[in-house]
Amino acid sequence: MLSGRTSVRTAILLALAALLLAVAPARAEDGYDLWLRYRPLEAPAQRVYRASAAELVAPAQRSPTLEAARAELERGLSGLLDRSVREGANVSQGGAIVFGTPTSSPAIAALNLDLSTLGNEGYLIRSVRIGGRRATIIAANADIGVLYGAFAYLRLVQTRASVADLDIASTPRVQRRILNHWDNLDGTMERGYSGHSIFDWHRYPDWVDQRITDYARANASIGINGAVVTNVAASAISLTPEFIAKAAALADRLRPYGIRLYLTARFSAPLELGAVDTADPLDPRVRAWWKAKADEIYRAIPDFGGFLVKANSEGQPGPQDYRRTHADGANMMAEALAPHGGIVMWRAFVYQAENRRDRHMQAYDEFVPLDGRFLPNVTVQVKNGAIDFQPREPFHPLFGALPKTPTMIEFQITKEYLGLATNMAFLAPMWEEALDTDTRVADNATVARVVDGSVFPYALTGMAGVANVGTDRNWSGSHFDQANWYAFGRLAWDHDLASRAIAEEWARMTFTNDPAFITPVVGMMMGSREAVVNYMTPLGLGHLMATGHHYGPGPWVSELARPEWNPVYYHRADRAGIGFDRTATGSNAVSQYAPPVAAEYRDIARTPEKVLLWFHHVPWDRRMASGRTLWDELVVKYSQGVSDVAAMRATWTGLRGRIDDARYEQVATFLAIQEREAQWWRDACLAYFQTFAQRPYPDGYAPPPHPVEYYKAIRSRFVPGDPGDTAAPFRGG
Ligand code: BDP
Repeated sequence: MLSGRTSVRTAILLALAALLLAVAPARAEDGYDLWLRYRPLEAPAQRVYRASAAELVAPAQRSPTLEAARAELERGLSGLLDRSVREGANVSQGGAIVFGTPTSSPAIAALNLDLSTLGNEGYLIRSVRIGGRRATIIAANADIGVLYGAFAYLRLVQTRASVADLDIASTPRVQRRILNHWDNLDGTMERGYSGHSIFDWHRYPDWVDQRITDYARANASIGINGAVVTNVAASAISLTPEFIAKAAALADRLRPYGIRLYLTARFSAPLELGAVDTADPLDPRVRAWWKAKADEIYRAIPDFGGFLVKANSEGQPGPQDYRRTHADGANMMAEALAPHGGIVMWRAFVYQAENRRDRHMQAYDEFVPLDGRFLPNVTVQVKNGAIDFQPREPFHPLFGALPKTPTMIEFQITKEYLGLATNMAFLAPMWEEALDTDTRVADNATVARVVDGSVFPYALTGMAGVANVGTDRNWSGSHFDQANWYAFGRLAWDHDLASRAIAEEWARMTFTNDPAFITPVVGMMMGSREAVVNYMTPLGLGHLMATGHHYGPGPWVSELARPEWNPVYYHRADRAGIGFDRTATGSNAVSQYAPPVAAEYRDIARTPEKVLLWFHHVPWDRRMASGRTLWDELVVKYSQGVSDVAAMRATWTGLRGRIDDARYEQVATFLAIQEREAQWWRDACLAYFQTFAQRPYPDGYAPPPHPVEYYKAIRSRFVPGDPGDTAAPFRGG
């Protein structure tokens, strides 16, 4: 028994300890660690995972990439297992993680593994026995595969998957998995909603921030292997010796993580930098300039990836300024890069004001005649839809139409048209929808299989995502927008992954493995993009956003200089109905699709309702599948979008206390913003469309509280990512 005094002292100490525990904040969760948080596993799981990862057996030979793998495994396992992990040269006792390539690790070499199907980037994770002891091997042909395998192993632990009997072989489905940063050299971002650019050109090459290493780790963890670090609306300055030296310092930092640096190339650079009096791609002096420039870049960055080019699009210079074709322009650069192994990603995002053809058709018009005319190290980079990253678009008709030209797909991770960072929209279902669509140009010719080279034998394959990464502490402007960065990488690695599985993986790593949290949150994420479609652009509407910044509704906008910058160009609402007739009685854009697809989109009865108004001008009273008229259906859809967000909010409110307060609170606040904005979208669009439809609201659906003039008068200023607020040249619709 304790003496009276001792027990008092003990009681005081215990009380103090309890107090300390109560006030000691849980480790701050500000989102910086992304999905690589490595917080300790719950006690029962500790035992299981500790037993299989007691020791790390590192390769005998070291390299920066293997060192990154070792450091990540150590960081991850010691965090998750809540203790330091022994490092040894041999498998001694307990379970060991043995990682490396046959060349770098004698232990891996001794196993005589068949790694022949893994290529340069794939990995193998397998449970084995070495000298009678349990071990898990992470093996690959090249160091980068080992790093990818290390992240994959950590993901298993982070998501509490079994690590008992592993046999996983994984290789990426496309070669180039690239983030496109629309970042300007002055630190601003075109369409960025997460602060400023993470690339700090002013301090390069001398100082490269730790954030760049963490950025590289995050990318490597999802298999991204390239970054275009400058805006597609390019500045020639990035090609000056001064900036090449800066880019080289950045490339050095990315290299251990398998990330190649790419730059955007301004077509008029030779002219602007004062070297030649033209940028004509067929002029020998211009060609010599690009060759010398490529040589100069490769002297500084030996693994430089190549150029991404936006030419003759939205005011950017290009070969057509000299009456040359996109192929002439792309090939000139490709020729300069080819000796060094570099590539050109030539964007197909082209449309012209002078061209009266439906904007939907212009890229196809330009590029199909050039098929077969590009050099082998050129790929044409095509947005998922034919217009511009709308909440829902049918797939771009160029997919499947370029049998001889490698065709990359470009997605937009940053949410320019989906409510910026304060609206929740998990985009993987949208990308999956595009990737899984059958182009019908051959058997089983989904967009994904076109892109990965299964339909036509493309020697060059890739996926690009317009990044949503910035200097915000949480990187992406909101906690849930991190999921879009994550999902892009995972889908680029394997387009067969289901978006629901990706959501679940991400949520487990980012928040908690608590099923009472995961199930509702994954449900919420999976429905979130459809909610945005409903409150912004239901039934195949598109491009109704306000001018310039694209924040909030602007369906009435009609006065911009170029017709196709105006929302009225897209919805074409009038007294008779609404929608863009892209059949033979209209622009006939449907004819650009393969015959079976064209037949479906041409026929109003066969066109899926979710893209109905994209292809047809539909009378207000037409009966929809629900039995309602089109007008009533429109009201119902817009209202549905608002109630979907209300339901998301309610779900989230029910999760209070299941995760840290800081992240909980921000998400709760953003959902409140989203609900308000959803209501704004619904009311503004319906008030406006009602001026044409002139029909009553269906029973139970309230009319907007204000007349359309009220919504038209709303001006949103200094919205982030508005090129109109910066020096960037594009000031269009
Ligand atoms: C549009 C953006 C514009 C981009 C353009 C592009 O509004 O800022 O420069 O895409 O992809 O959606 O080039």
